[in-house]
Amino acid sequence: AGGRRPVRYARPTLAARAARVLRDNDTGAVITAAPRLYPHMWSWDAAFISIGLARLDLPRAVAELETLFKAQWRNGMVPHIVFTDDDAYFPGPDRWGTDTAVDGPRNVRTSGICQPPVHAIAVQRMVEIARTSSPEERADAERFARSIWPALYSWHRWLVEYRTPGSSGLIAIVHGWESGMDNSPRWDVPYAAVNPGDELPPYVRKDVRVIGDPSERPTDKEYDRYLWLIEEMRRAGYDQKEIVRRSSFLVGDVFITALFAVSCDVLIELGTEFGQDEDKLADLALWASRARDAVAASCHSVSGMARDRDLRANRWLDTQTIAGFAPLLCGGAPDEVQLRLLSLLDSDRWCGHPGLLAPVPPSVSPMRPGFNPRQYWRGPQWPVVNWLFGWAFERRGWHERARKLREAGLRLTDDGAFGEYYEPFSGEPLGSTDQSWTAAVVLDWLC
Ligand code: 2M8
Repeated sequence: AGGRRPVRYARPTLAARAARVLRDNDTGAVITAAPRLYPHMWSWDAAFISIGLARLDLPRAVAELETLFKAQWRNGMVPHIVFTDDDAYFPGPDRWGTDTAVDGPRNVRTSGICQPPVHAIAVQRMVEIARTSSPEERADAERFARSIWPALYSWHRWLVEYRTPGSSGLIAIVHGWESGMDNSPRWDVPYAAVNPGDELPPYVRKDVRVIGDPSERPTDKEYDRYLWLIEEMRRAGYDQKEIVRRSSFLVGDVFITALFAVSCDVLIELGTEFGQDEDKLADLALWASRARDAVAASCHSVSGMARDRDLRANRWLDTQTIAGFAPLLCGGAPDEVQLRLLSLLDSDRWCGHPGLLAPVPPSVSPMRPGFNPRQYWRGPQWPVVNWLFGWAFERRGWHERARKLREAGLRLTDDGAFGEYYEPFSGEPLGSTDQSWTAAVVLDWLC
């Protein structure tokens, strides 16, 4: 399949280019998620960025996560955006209006929702990387892991306390942006019930001005819903209990729940090593096992795929996307379900599709109706999602599978553009280029 893209960088050059992207996106205060499209710090981006940075400059990687956690809300929530002064992104801090939120942070402006809990994973990875470096770096990384641990614990506790409503055991999101997979078809059904009122204050999108082809981004109709949910939260003063009780969108997110389970495991490992409180370790073990059970219980009896749950309409969401493979991240599903998922992942519906430039799982199967190879979370491949599966497979002892995903990820990204996402057949980089988290995961694969 080679030759469809003009440039393929050799690995040392690719690594140098990735390092340059992270350097260039550094404002001095934060490393922005992308140079023009995303001029702020995003929560889960910052976690991946720190992993890449750990190879280049450990103190800078530490500073990045410290900046994010300085913006942690007093109730424990880690906000999805920490704003810089740049006003090129919409919705910015004024639109969010979190300044008066009771639980909000002081001295820093943030959005009022969260993103997937991958931060413990990043901290552990940083420690692993630092251990292959000098004794000083090792000591610094361990000191950092010890000092950030309580904040990670309270972030996880927040997810349990405020975001595990009802009996499904799934962690709930109140906005598609919290999933990180903004316009994934996973959310089409619950979003159909979100009706932006006449009272939606007017707004002008900025993302579509930056991205040359607006069809690579969510639609205006989708944006109205995104903004309406913010309006609801703002009116509720960002009172989480109130939002979970009333907002027009409440969905148990199976992918977040799986990441939460495995992040709790990681936090237990770190906490055991660095002498944290036994009671807290026991909490984490309980949360991990409940989350794992919830993921397993969501699996469809025929396909085996894990499902989100619409908690407003009380029904499973059967749309099949990459998130359906969530049990492979955290384990806990019966062996027979796991085997079914692995063979599905290898099949021509997913990584084995003969048309793919690289066998990286697309966000939606190319065989599903509604698959769109160019639109954001509706079909393109996301290097960062590939990294998560590779990381999880390595951890689960599936070294050959992990190696294959790493190679596939490098094949996808060897054009050196560090696309936000990729057209799966041509390998064209889409969305932003020089996207920080893409550069970061490439660096991690290369080292
Ligand atoms: C995308 O989301 C933001 C909103 O949070 C956007 O479209 O404006 C998503 O891909 C999200 O997962 C990611 O963290 C963010 C920054 O890279 O961009």
